[in-house]
Amino acid sequence: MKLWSSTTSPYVRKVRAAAAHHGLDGQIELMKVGISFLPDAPQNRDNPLGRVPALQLDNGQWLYNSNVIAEYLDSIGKNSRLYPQDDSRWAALNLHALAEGMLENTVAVIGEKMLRPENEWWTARHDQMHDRNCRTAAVLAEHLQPFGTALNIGTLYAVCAVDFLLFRDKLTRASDIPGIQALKAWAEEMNALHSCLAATKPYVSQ
Ligand SMILES: N[C@@H](CCC(=O)N[C@@H](CS)C(=O)NCC(=O)O)C(=O)O
Repeated sequence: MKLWSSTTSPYVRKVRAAAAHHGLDGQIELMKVGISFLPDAPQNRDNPLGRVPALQLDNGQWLYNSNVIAEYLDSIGKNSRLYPQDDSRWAALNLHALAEGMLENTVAVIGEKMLRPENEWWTARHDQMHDRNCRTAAVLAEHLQPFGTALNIGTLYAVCAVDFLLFRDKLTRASDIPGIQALKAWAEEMNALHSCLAATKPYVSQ
């Protein structure tokens, strides 16, 4: 399999962590993208949506979205399921939705801040997204409470979201989010307990 990926994307991290959880990472060739937002970014030739991640299966078929890819890898993996098949499924997916929403609120702002001159920034929209993330962080903390440090797709993605917000702190103002220190401590505990998370932390590649 081949994966369009970047070392910073939280969406890619979710997929790579799911692959590592199932010991599938050795079967995936990483094709690294520098800045995925650029108009001529290389993933464009295989993904009409122009985004990472995108996974090519061994039969040539492309899967285009981190949610589809992570669930696909979970379906072929032999380790414990990340997508619960019992009653806890909806709580895990709901936590996943909160983490995803925070990332959606954030990633568009980061793209604009990285690529547009500051005098063209839509700052009122940035403040709106920050306020939403502040509200959501409190709800995320409540929703992850019942799971403790257990690994499922919801807790895995929440770690990706918290770590990414802090990793891009200068662009996200994550350290101004009330309750972020408790979320950071929880994410650190998760990274220490689960090697698939420890192995996929974000970094800027040279
Ligand atoms: N919902 C998509 C989001 C993927 C996404 O937005 N990835 C970012 C990188 S973090 C990207 O490739 N952005 C390129 C762009 O928006 O131009 C998923 O879950 O895969």
